[in-house]
Amino acid sequence: MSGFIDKNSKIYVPGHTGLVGSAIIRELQRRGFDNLLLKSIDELDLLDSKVVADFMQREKPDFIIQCAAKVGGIIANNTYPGQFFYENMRIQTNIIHNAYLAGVKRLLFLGSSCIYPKHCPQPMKEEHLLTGELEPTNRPYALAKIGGIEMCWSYNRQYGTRYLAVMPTNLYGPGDNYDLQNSHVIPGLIHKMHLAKSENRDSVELWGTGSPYREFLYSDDLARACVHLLDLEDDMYSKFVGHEDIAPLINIGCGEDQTIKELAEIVKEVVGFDGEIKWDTSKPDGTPRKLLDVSRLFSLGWKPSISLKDGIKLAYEDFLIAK
Ligand code: GFB
Repeated sequence: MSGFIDKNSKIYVPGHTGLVGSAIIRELQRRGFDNLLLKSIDELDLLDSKVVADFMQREKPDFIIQCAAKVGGIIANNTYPGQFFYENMRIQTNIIHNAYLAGVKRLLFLGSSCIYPKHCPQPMKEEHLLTGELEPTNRPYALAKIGGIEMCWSYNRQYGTRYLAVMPTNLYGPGDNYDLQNSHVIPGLIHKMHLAKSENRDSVELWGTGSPYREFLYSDDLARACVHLLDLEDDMYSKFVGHEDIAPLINIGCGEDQTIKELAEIVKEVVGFDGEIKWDTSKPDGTPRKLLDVSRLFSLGWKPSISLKDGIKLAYEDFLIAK
């Protein structure tokens, strides 16, 4: 399939070792983009503006998919708010500003569905940005990501750059963080249920009430969506980039959600744990629902391909190898 990006273009993927970045690398390679610029944190400290500036001037990438971020689940966000704000603001500012100075043709900035208000109408449309109060458990992270969107938009307006911010729903997949405290809900539940099964326990304790709704996307599906968007022909890409009055923003999700209780039943079945699920209501629920409106994305010819149950089976296989 031919698109906008030349096969020899140099594509830089900050954060290429993480859940999202590694999936994006797999997808780029699958589509024949082999001129990839990859630097580990030891080789390139993205918090250091001078290091990033020198690197970008030396390498002059054609395209960037910005995946580097400090991320974590509800408790991690709540426990390290300063780090979540500082590291995300700093990394994205260094990358977006130096991409502009280096003349990068297109940049995708990855955010998160938590940028939308806590009590946003459902499903949440791109136009709902900045229309209400944020969920307190992840406000620092959300505000940093909103800063990134505003930066892309402002640079497009002032300097004529072509940066697009994409907002994925909750993600999971190979290479996830399975830490019991700091992970997101799917890797956390896989780990907890696996331990409970291995230790022949008759119950497992999960957080909150189980009543919030969440939408999930497998990381390989997200990666396909990102490369699809970056590679759009100019007339399509311009529909979302280059407007004074419309933020360059596209939601990425599957368009369906379920309660955390329903999710827990799926994980329980996949892992093969047959005990009871108990709910620790002293732990936060977070936002009650955050289902993305994905009509913009779907109008561009993209659809997810991995069901939640199949994705969780793949994630459990990954956990068993990684543990
Ligand atoms: O994935 P999660 O940590 O983050 O939690 P958010 C989702 C829901 O699962 C919450 C419940 O209602 C949790 O209370 N939950 C139940 C658990 N058991 C567990 C468990 O063992 N581990 C975890 N982690 N949750 C994050 C934001 O919000 O979503 C980030 O904090 C980011 O900023 C990310 O936006 C996508 O969906 O609530």
